[in-house]
Amino acid sequence: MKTLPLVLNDEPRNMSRTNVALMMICLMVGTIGVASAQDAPSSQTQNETDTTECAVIISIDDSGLAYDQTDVSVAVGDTVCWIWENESMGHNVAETSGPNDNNRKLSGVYSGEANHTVDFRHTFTEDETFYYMCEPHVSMDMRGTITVGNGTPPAAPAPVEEPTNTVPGFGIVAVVMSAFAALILIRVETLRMIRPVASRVPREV
Ligand SMILES: [Cu+2]
Repeated sequence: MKTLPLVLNDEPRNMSRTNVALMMICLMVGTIGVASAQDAPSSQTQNETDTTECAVIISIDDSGLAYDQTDVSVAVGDTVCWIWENESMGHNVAETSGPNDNNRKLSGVYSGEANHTVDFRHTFTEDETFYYMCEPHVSMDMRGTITVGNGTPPAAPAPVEEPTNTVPGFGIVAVVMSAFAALILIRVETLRMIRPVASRVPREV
């Protein structure tokens, strides 16, 4: 009979401990659940190609040797996406200096080595006419042009050289004035040299 109250007293303690433990487990599971729920959508978007930022998607046409759009216009701030998957041949995007240039522009826009699967994106930030080619197939005229905003502004006319002397004859005036100033200086110096001698003469006399 004496042991019963002890057992009864102990039971609630055990219960409360079990409850605390259960609550802890629930919290932990809940946290993991929330974390995995947050992770799930991002991992899905990583697997699927998210093209919401793409103003234009340029791919490879049915011939497999040309871009499916070769002359595209976009606004300043737009992102152009070059996307293709499992193409029979590898292609790339390499900026050139003009519509007939076969050389990749140094430090220009470049998607990297030609590949069968490419997802290359570039955001254009100013008015320009952007020329590009596919390096392995440029000989087959695999090229494209992107006109951004108003395109490349026409080349500014060669700056007209301004004459160094805006006032005609200013040089001559300057020479005359400096010569005149030199003459005055010489005269002043000469007077300084003469005066002490001249002032001494009357004193000595
Ligand atoms: Cu190509």
